[in-house]
Order: sequence, then structure tokens, then C-alpha cells
Amino acid sequence: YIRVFDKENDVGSNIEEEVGETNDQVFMSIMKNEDVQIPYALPRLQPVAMIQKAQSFYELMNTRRSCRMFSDEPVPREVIDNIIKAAGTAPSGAHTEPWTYVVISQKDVKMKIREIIEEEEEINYRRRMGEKWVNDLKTFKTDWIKPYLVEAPYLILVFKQTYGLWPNGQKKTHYYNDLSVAISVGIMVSAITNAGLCSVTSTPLNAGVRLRDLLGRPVNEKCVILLPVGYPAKNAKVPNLQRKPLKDIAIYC
Ligand code: IYR
Repeated sequence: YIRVFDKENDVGSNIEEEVGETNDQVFMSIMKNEDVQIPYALPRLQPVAMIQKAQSFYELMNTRRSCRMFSDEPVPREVIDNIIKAAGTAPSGAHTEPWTYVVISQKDVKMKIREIIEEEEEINYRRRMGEKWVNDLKTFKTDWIKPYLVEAPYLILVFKQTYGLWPNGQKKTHYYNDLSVAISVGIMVSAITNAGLCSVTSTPLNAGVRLRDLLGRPVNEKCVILLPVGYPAKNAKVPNLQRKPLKDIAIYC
């Protein structure tokens, strides 16, 4: 490694090719102590407490519903900070943390986002999605008119970083960025539920580039999902759905 640092030295650049890393990358990983292992332990729960906690977490998560009718009641900013911090604990390919969460609370920005999404969604529902898809969504009473984009106190737009950039401008591979962001959003949805708030995982098809431009995000970022966050409206309604029972989703071999 020492020789790799020697930028004047030809031998250094040979090593660089062999290991497939640049001097800067190797230097960074050493500076960040990436090869150092630290002890890991968790507080141990007794079986009774463990059983109880697992059940109450399930019961909490079972209160989650995709909600499209929001109250405009404010939510403390600190709650959003912690929801995002929780999402940021997700595992990611080679610990690349390939996510950017853009939080919108300003009314005029929410209105612009609503305008872009409704414009694209109208085309989606009328043309791009096709008759079968639109028919499959009847139960969910969803269409291109989305007042929640302005009513909810916060919109969280989730961007996946398809690649990153090293400080020297070189591209950094973001392994499994799709899956990593999906796991992170899963944790985010749990954190929202845990805070007693609701959301809907909305997927504004074809609006990604316009949203990215509006928010000034770079080209390595793709908007994958939008989560309005807040309290359900007083008159909120959701479809009467049932979840599959354990026996239909788990096989114990
Ligand atoms: N992305 C659209 C349409 C939509 C698609 C599915 I599949 C849903 O489960 C719900 C909605 C929208 O957000 O309205």
C-alpha cells in the first residue's frame, strides 16, 4: 500500500492496475479505517420479552395502510429527521449508502411537484398504463388527481444514486443500488408508522426527470418513490383489504 501512495513512482501505478483501485481510493479506505474490525454485541432479551416485542412490533406494523387522504396538521421537523436517520441505517451494497432523501415542506414547491406529477399521471392513467392496469387499481380509488401532494405537511422524495463520485471525480460503483434503496424505504415506512404517522408509497411514473430538475439533483440520481408524510385526514378512508395469513407467506422447511 505504501508504494501505491508514491505517485512519482512507476511501480505505484502498476499496483494500481493490479488491485483495480486508484491511489486516492486506497488512501481513502485507509484514512477511514475500513479494514479495522470493531466488537459487536447486542443487549440480550429474555425469551418472554423477545416474544412480546416481536408481537407488538408486528401489531404496530399491521396498523400501516397506504393512505391518500392527509391532514395538513404540522409534524415536528425532528420526527422527519429521525425517520430519515432510521432509513439511513439500511444495509447497502458495499456500504455505499446510495440514497438521497429530499424533504419538501414549502407549499409552493409542493404545488409545483403536484403539477408535474398530475400532468404525467394523467397521461399514465389515460394512455401509458393501459386498460387492464387501470382496472386492477379500481379498489384503491387512485387516479391522477393527487391533493395529498399539497395537503401532507411533508413530501419525502427518494432518489437512488445509480453511481457515486469519488472526491477526484471518478465514478464509484453503487452495487445493488435498487435493492439497497428498496430496503431503506422499507425501514422508512416502518419508522413513519412507528411515529404514528401515515404515508403512501407513490411511484410517479415518467415524472422522475422533471422532479430531479425541479429539485436540482444531479444526473446520477433517479427519483424512485415519493412518500407524503403526515396524519391521516379526519375523513380518511382506505380499502377494506385483508393480508395473507402466515401459512400463505411462510414455509418452514
Ligand atoms: N403510480 C400510480 C399508479 C399506481 C400503480 C399501482 I401498481 C398502485 O398500487 C397504485 C397506484 C399512482 O401513484 O397513482
